Amino acid sequence: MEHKAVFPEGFLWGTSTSAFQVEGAATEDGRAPSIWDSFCRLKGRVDNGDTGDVACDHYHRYAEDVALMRGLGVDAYRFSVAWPRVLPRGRGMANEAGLDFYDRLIDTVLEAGIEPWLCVYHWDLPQALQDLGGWANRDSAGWYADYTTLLARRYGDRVKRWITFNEFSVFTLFGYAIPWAAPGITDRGQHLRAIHHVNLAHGAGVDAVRALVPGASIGAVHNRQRVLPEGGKPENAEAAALLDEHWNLAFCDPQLLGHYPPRVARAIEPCVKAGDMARICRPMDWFGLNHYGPIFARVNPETTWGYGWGDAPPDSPTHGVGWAVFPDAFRDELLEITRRYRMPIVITENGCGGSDSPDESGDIVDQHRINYLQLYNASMHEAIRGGADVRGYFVWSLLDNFEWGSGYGNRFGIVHVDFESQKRTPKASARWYADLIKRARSAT
Ligand code: PNW
Repeated sequence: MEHKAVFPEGFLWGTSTSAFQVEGAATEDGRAPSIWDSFCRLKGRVDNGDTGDVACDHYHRYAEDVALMRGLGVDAYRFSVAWPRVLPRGRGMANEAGLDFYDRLIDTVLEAGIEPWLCVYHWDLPQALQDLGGWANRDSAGWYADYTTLLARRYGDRVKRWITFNEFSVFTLFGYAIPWAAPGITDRGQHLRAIHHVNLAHGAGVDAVRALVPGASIGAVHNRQRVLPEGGKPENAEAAALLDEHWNLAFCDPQLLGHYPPRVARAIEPCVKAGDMARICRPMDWFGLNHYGPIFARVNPETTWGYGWGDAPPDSPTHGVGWAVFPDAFRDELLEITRRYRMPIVITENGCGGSDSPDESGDIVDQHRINYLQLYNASMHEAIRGGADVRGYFVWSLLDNFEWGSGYGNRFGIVHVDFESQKRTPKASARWYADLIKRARSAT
C-alpha cells in the first residue's frame, strides 16, 4: 500500500557498493595499498582481523554481479573507483590495467541497460599519499583534482552521473578524531585541516568534471543523521551540538551555503585562505543522502573533542530489525534538507545490517531487512508528499561485503555472499526490492 503513484516521472531505483568493500584483487594488475589495507593490518582495528584482500571478488565477478542487478530490474548502479588501482602512487603515472577494469565494468553495466553512477572517493586513499600527510596536507586538494581529471577524461563519454565523495564526515571524523576508520589518527588539528582540504578537493573535483564531461550531473554524498543528546540530558547538549556540526554541517554548509557552522568556523579559521570559500561552494545538481538512523551523543572528556557515541533510549522501537529504527527521522531529514538547501535529493544509501544466514533449504529470509526497507520507503513517500524533491533511491548494499571495522560479520546485502565459495544468493529482501521496483514503475 506504500507503493501509490507518488514517485515522480523518472524516479530511479538502484543498488550501491564501494570499491574497497567488494573488489578484492588487492595486489593484482598493479594496484597499490590504500589506507584501509594498512588499517586492516593494525591489531584490533577490524573484527576478526578481516581484510579487503578478496572481499566479494567483484574484480573478477563483476559480470555476474551486473547480471544480478539486471535480474532485480534496477535502473542504476552506484560504485566507486579505487584510487590506488588507477594511480598506485596516488599521483603521477596512471596504471592502465586498473583503468581498464572500470572500462569493462562501465561497459557491462551500460549493456545491461543500467546507468553507472561513479563515486570518485569512497575512503580508500592511496597509502603513498597518507605517507605525505593524507587529507591533513593542503596539497591533497590538488592530488584529488588530478585524480578526478583522469577519471573524467577516461570515463566521461559513458558516465554522466558523478559523485565527488562518499560521506565526508564519516571518513574525516573517524579517520582523524575518533579512531574507527583509516588512518586512525586522533588529533584536532589534523581533523580540522582534513575537513577543510576535503571541502577544497570537492570543489576542485566539481570543476574538473564540469569542464570535461558534457551533460554531467554532479552530486556529493552526505551522511546526515539527527544528533540527539543521550538520555535527553542537558549535560550532553553541547556534545550533541558539536557532533552535529562535525557530522551534519561541516561539509553541507560550506559546499552549499558558502560558510562553516559556528563552532567549526571558529576553530578552522587558521586553515582558511582568501578565496577558499568560493572554491568550495560550487553549483551542484543534487544532494546525495545516506541515512541510517539518529545518533546519540554523550559527553566524554577522554576523546579528541570531548564527545562520544551514546546509546539509543532503551525503549527505542526496533521493528524486528534488532537495532533502533526511527523512520520518522528519515522523513524529517529529507524535509530539513529541502528547507535548508532547496535542491533535488537522491537517497544514495539506505539499508540495514544483520547476520543473515541460509536456512536448511538454502533460503535467506531476512524479514528484518524487508521490515526496515518498507518503513523507510513509507517515510520517503511522506517526505515527497510533504514537498521533498526526491529523485532516486539506492539500497545499501547489493552484496554482503567488507563492512569496515565489522569486517565480514555484519551483512548489509540484499544478495547473500558465501565468502568461502563466493556464491551469490539473492535474499528475500532482493525479491521484495525487485517487486517494489516493478510496482512503483507500473504506478507512475
Ligand atoms: C556507510 N555511523 O558508512 C558507508 O557509506 C558504507 O560504506 C557502509 O558500508 C554503510 O554505511 C553501512 O555501515 C557509515 O557510525 C558508517 O553512523 C558509520 C556510520 C554511518 C555510515
